[in-house]
Amino acid sequence: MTNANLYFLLDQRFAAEGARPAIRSRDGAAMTFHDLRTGAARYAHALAALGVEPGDRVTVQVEKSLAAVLLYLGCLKAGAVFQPLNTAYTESEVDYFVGDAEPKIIVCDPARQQAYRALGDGHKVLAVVNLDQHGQGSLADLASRMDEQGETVARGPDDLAGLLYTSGTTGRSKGAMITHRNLSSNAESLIELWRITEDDVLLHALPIFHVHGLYVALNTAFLSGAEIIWFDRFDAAVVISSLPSATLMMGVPTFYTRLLGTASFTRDTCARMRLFISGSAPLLAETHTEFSARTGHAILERYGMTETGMIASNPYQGARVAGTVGFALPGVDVRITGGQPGVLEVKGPNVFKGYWRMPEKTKEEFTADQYFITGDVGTIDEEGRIAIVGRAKDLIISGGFNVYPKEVEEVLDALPGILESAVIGVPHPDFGEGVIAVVTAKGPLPPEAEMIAHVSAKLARFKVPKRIHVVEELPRNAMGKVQKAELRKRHADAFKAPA
Ligand code: MCA
Ligand code: AMP
Repeated sequence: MTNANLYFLLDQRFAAEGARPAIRSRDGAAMTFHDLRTGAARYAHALAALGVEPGDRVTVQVEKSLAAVLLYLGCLKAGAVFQPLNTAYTESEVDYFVGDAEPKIIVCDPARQQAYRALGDGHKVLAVVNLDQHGQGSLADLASRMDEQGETVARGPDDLAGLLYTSGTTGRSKGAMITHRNLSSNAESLIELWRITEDDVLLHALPIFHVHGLYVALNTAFLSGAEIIWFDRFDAAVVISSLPSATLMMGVPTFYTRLLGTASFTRDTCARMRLFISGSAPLLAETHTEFSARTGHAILERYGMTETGMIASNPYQGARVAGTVGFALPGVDVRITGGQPGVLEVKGPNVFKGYWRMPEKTKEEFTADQYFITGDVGTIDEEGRIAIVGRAKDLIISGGFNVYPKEVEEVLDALPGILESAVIGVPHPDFGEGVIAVVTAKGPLPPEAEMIAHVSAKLARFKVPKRIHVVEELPRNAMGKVQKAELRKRHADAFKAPA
């Protein structure tokens, strides 16, 4: 039986590419494909030395660094389950993830080590080790003392490679169990669809704690032998200065609106570029149009989810239609039952194995014939072209990060003085949707800044309402349910600049 471990595939590519450059970072750090191989082996050995066994979870909340990439690869190679966390998550958010995932070790920033050690003790974590934003730290030290060769742990196609948390509309976050087959099938499809080859140079400015920057970008580049230009975060001016040497870029819509908002972004800077890809949130048709007028490039929009990886993509050749996400990926089946527009359902080798230790929740999110219910509302035309027109789930996507209103409302409702809150997303010029709260009072309310500070202490900054409006009453339907659509209409101009 062949080894279905995704790393087994990657390793063959790394061996074939050898001394070619694999990643170069803006600060001058660089790694060849050979370095990726030896680094992955060192990190895999380091994990084993810390007591991590195949199937064990490894919780990782670190800044973007080349060492963090080696840790990801080392986890795969060791057969462990990589559980990346947004660096914006607060200690109380992380406490929940660690309690739920029960990892053997936590890798965090040195600044958080002490707090997480206490947190880890409460959840029987064996060790808390660290990596800083430069890739230095106790884990890097340990890895540097390890052997640079080693076997890749054998994994079956349905064994877990990752555990990625996504919040639900009700209750706490759920861990999506991502398998080796999910990752390899998706990467192989995307490489073919987007024609990624070893001649490509991928501009990588996304975070690597979510599917987009981690799996879509890294796995396709690694598996095709493309080179990566590495940015620790997205800064439009910095990205533009490297654009002339890149051929390929993946980003959330905010990346593209920020590029368009920068005067030095011109057709000339894109002279070598082959393909711009957008996803994670809807790309406005006007952004698509303005981008092609400025650069001559039609952004290729695609659609995916943490639970499913990539589902659909506009074609490489043929019309990339603004406002649509193109066609289902080969081998992936997308359907709508019960009339258009309707909720999209998806089945294929990309679809996750279920929610971690939540068999009931998992069952609820699948149809009887095993299609995953996305919660996205769309249309599919006769040719199979898909357009997302809305969401059946109460979800806000701000700058590509998901915010579940319920979670924020619970924190606001705990404030003395607040009777009830409704958290909504309204058009935001930079983030696509911006989070605001509309609240009613039952007593004297603290000033807006204090209420915002209260939420910031509990939740990641991107979830925090940027404005809190106090109203007499929330609009309700006949059933007494708060009408969020009506609220979104009323507050649609919250982020509009005054004329
Ligand atoms: C930062 N802030 C935000 C966001 N990002 N607020 C709302 N939404 C955001 N996305 C806040 C900060 O806390 C700060 O607030 C202020 O905005 C400015 O922060 P700054 O650090 O300057 O922002 P930035 O570093 O420029 O970040 C913006 C960003 C970033 C580059 C757009 O959010 C980003 O990298 N987004 C990518 C998300 C992503 O990778 N999504 C993929 C999910 P304060 O001053 O109050 O502290 S995967 C997925 O969805 C599926 C699978 C798919 O299809 O891909
Ligand atoms: P996540 O839970 O972070 O994986 O976010 C997945 C969600 O992002 C999907 O269910 C969609 O609502 C949204 N999404 C991703 N790509 C697109 C896109 N191209 N257009 C509209 N929504 C998208």
